[in-house]
Amino acid sequence: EIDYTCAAIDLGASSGRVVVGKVGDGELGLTEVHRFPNAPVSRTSSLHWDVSRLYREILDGLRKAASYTPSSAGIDSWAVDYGLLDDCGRLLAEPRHHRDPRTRDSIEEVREHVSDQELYRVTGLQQLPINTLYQLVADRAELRLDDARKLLLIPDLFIHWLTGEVGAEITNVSTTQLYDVSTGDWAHDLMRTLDLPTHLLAPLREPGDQAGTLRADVAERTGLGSGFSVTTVASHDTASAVAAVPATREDFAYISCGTWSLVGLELDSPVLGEQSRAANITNERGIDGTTRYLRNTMGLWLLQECVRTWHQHGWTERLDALLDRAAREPAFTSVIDTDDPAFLTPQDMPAAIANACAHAGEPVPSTPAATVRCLLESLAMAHRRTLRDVARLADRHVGVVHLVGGGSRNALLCQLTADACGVPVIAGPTEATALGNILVQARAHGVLGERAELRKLVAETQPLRHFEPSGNERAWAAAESRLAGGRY
Ligand code: LFR
Repeated sequence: EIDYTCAAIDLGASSGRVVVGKVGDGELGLTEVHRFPNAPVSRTSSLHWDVSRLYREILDGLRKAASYTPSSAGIDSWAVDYGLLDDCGRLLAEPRHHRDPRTRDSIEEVREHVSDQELYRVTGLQQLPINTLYQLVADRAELRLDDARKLLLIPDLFIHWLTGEVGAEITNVSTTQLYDVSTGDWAHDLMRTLDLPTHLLAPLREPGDQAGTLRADVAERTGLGSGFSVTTVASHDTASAVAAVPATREDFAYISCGTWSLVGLELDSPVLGEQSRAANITNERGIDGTTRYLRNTMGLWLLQECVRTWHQHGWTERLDALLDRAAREPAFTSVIDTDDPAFLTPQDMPAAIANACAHAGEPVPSTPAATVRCLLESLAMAHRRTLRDVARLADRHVGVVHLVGGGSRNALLCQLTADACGVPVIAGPTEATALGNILVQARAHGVLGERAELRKLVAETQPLRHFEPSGNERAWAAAESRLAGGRY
């Protein structure tokens, strides 16, 4: 009889939650005990995370979880962002948000010292201005590294506050572009070439390692007691989500769809060739040394930001009503490249979309429903193109797409994705990330075995929805050709 209870702290770019997970024989349950909003904090000309508030929420959540008598806790969050500590272990400044504009010139600056080819050969990473490497280069230029002694990625920062331990979890480290995919260690040489201080780097930990036990004051404040252990999970939220993809066959692809849409495959080893680099596909680490071969594409951020702007203008319609109307809008009226950097941090997303349509010679949507239709169809198009790229470059056949995360609740996006990709989409679970966090903790404590066993348990216990492709390939191909000449 197996029976394991743990707490999972899962921080997303727009909300965080603490859930209690229960793993038993053929059982995987999740109870949300605490949920709180998260949002970028805007200062005069910079964008930050309010990590002190998030930490208070984590402690509150753990206190609520304590009544379920969990055996351990684990923490995951979005990737690439970090806190810098001084030599007394104090946080030097409020961590920056990856959408902070200071990285504007970083890609060019790095290019002056390291070619794109060399950078990809070492790190295997998609070139995105949000990557830790580019953020650090900007920090150095603004003299923010001078007093820094340690760099801790967001989950590692909270683990440090909870336990006093210092470490760097490897799935998240693999997103920094400071990690050498071939040696499996920090890319020391690359950092030296770029004159970045390697003393900032913390020792690596693997999912499943014990991270430490709670500091006395935390143990008391949360009621979890001294000796309570924090377990290292796949602390990059996408790595946790992929661990919980309910795949029951080998030829699956996944889309982890939330603020971002991460579209890719799980492979045994990285793909580092020139074509892969040119297609801007990333090789991140998954659990068990696997490679998450994927592309970061823009996700529901576009929809979230549209809704935020419309709310500011006094619009009150419920999102599900809007999605229903979008589903009845005519198809393929306007299709845009959602990965255009113009969508990274615009002030007014509907205006940015209108602008992109005008620029591309597509009709400009004149209502919220038409705008939503345009952005969801365009996201599905990005899913299609990315899926084809990763399958081609990894030489793999894809028979099914698992769409997990918040996006799996959006039936219109799921159906459009099935249509665009021409393969069945299995949607769910919505809370894949928290489930992956729980499963890795349970496994670390001897409750579960192989990766396939984790996935089977998710498939057997979580509600999933199936979407069959409608077979309108010609219409998608025609719409795709309108995008030709874009970034793809
Ligand atoms: C998803 C995610 C992506 C990462 C982006 C920024 O939540 O972690 O994988 O590229 O957020 O950290």
